[in-house]
Amino acid sequence: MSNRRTVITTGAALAASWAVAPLAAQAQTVWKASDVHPLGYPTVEAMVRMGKKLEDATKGRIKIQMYPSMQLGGEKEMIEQAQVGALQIARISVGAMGPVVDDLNVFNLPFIFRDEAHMRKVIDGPIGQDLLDRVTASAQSRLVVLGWMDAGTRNVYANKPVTKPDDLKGMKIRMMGNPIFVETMNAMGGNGVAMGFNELFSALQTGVVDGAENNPPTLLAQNHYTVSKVYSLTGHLIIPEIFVFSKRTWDTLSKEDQELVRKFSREAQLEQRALWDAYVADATTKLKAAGVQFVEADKAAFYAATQPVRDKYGSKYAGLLKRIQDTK
Ligand code: GTR
Repeated sequence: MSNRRTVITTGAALAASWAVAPLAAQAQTVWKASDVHPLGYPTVEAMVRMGKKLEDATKGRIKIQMYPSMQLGGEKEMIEQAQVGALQIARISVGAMGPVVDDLNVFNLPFIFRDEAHMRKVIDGPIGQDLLDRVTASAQSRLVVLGWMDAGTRNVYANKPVTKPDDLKGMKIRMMGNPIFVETMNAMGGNGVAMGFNELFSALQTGVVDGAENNPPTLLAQNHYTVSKVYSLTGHLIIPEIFVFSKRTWDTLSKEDQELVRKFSREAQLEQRALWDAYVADATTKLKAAGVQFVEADKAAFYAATQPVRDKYGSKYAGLLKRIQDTK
């Protein structure tokens, strides 16, 4: 490794390296980035690529160190660490961000998007920009949002088909820690259990829960398919994700560096989408090859069953909901 890539950790090392190289060559900033998914997963890959671009553009002055696979904890922990500046970049589901910035909960309602294309139109347009600005402006978030990422459609998985609300009777289904999701699963006919993502694999394995719900890439990448063999296409949630920067660190950056991060973030958002589409196709093939059964479900029945959740939580976002529905 060359000098400019050396991360200086101790005073002694600092003094020693100053003696052999000019000061400007020494100052390297390493930003910590975190994701619950493993290396190679579309969200992680997009951030790794962004890190390479930043390193090149700043001639090694700024580097991103990726901590994948929940190495820094679940999403709740990642948000807290980003807020205090203990990590700089976090990729988080809007599901986990809803409790932090309530406006985002509009995307956490069941069947709020007609399909994934509709969701993309919304996040790519003025509503998406509006929501990102609101999160950044919120004093409570202490985060600067860099962009959106795709996370497809969530479907129920368990060891038996779930084609209609009745099939979920008596089943404990893990949901993300947000009351909207627990109520959604209860309305769908099951028993929603709020649980951190980091506890889910063993909960599935030991039967603490009977199933969960997520997109095909997660079912594959988190190895849940080794335990849950039937994937029922309930399509109840389409939840986008965001990647954020610690406001605490952001405020210490030069305008030029902020601009650079913004520019590469826009590119990362586009790259992630292409990576996502390819990974969904690949994950679907691999899951089927591994014996996972894909089952069509009665979406209309689940839509009707979840109407009380949209009624209860949707009224305060009435204006926003209308704009979402009007997005064609
Ligand atoms: C995944 C998402 C993760 C996490 C997870 C969960 O789809 O990419 O960020 O939110 O779902 O269910 O907790």
